[in-house]
Amino acid sequence: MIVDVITLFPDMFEGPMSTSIVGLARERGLLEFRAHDLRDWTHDRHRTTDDAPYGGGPGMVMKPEPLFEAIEAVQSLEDEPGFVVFFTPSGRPFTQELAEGLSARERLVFVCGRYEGFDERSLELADLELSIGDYVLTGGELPAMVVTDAVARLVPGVLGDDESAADESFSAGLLEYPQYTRPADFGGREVPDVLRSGDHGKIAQWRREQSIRKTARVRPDLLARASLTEREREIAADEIKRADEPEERQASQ
Ligand code: JB8
Repeated sequence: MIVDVITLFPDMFEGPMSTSIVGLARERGLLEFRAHDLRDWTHDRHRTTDDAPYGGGPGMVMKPEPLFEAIEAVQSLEDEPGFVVFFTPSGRPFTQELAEGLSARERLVFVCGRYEGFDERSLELADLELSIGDYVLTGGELPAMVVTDAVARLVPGVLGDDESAADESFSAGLLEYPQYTRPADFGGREVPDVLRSGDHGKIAQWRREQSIRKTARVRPDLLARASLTEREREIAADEIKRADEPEERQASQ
């Protein structure tokens, strides 16, 4: 996979895109990642990329001309056209499902804004507008790195067998169960007995129940789309009921 990023701050990408799994994917030739400086496609003395908004109001807007030129130039670097993603707080919410879709593409072109955002006419060039969450950042660079990270790990061969993304779909729609490693007793905080029992059926059942309870507590919105048995629905309902009970009753149970 090839990822090209267009940004005013190409240096921001150096550490994160050269470290750990993403860095290794690049070294192995599974991921080609290039950051391009948008100012390379300005033509005035001050290399201007922003201007005041028509209609007035605070802040500045990304000028369209450098973006149009940059996207055309970056697209021309390969025969394969890149799927163009703009990062903006008003984009579609990024999900694991979108990460899977993007990971199936040969080539992505990410466009990062700064200031108050893009001139609406630049968005014509977008195949997709993405947001990584309901908060406002100072620019699209961190979102572009988040999405590159999420997509790169889904590219075949990037993760080792141990880290494999393959079994993530099994528990899809639920939060992870709690994990433990040695020591078995950490200053009196003990690993649950079931995990040391060697009974793999019991362990799988315990983990599944823990996942359901955790999801019911912190992300009850996810339960609507999770595939649960009738018994598992009762476990989720029990956990939601517990959260509504007074503290003293929870502590005594
Ligand atoms: C200017 O919060 B964000 C985000 C914020 C931005 C730009 C892009 C993305 C551009 N501010 O997702």
